[in-house]
Amino acid sequence: REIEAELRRALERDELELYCQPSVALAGGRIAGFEALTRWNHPVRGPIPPSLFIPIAEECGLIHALGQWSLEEACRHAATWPGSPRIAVNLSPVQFAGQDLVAMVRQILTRTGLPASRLELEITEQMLLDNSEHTRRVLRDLKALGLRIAMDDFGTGYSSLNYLRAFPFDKIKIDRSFVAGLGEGPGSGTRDGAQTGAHNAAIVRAVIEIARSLGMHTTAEGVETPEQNRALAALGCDEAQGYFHSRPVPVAAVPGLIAQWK
Ligand code: G
Ligand code: G
Ligand code: MN
Ligand code: NA
Repeated sequence: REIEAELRRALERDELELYCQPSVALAGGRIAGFEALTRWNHPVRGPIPPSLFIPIAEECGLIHALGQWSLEEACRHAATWPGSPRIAVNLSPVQFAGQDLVAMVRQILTRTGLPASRLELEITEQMLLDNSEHTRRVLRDLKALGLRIAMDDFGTGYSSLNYLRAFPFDKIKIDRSFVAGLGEGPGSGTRDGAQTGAHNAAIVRAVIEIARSLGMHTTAEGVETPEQNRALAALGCDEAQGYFHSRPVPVAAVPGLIAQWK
């Protein structure tokens, strides 16, 4: 396919760009880390969203090269950041099928000099769908390098609780669909909105409680309003990520963002 050939060329010509979005500690308001997000700005078609090109890369196997590129780029930059924030990088389930994911991560840490303790890898629930011994062994070997593993988009999969039992994640990222409407009182917004908000608050409270019992940290995604941020802090969520704090910024803008952070 044409788009596949173009993605291959984009990788070769270094046309992909890394963006980073801060994750903010709800106690204290400091930047705890950043999530790396790959962007493709096509010279003719304009911006192509990851929701389009990641599945294509997964189908044609380019995800291995793309994943290596984004991990190395993220670690290389993060190694230079003041204040030593963490960097979180998304992993595709397809990358687990390759033999040498652990070796690749180890080599990139060595090459870039980033301490493993500052790296977090995000995997989605579908990742563990097979719940195979292979997947769990790779996750264990990755953790043994000294990095952290986060479960992304928590709550949207078919078997979320099953996954928590299958592997000791360091962090749960609560999907943004559960953050919607948080902090909307009965008097504010629409009646439906307030109802969704009340239900979501009950779910988020329970997820945070489960995470705490299992010794896992929590990050809420898609935080867009001060009300949501306040409600999450009150519920004891550890970190918040979303437009309320900052949109994703080009990786070169991160040191400036850190310097001007209140
Ligand atoms: O900003 P946003 O639209 O960038 O990201 C959409 C989705 O694309 C997210 O679910 C994110 O996990 C995924 N994504 C972004 N960058 C990467 C990447 O480098 N590798 C993988 N596997 N997924 C990514
Ligand atoms: O890896 P993940 O699926 O969580 O990717 C994060 C996605 O969420 C990226 O596409 C990012 O641009 C997007 N995003 C980040 N903050 C917000 C937000 O506050 N609201 C919404 N709707 N999307 C966000
Ligand atoms: Mn993510
Ligand atoms: Na997510």
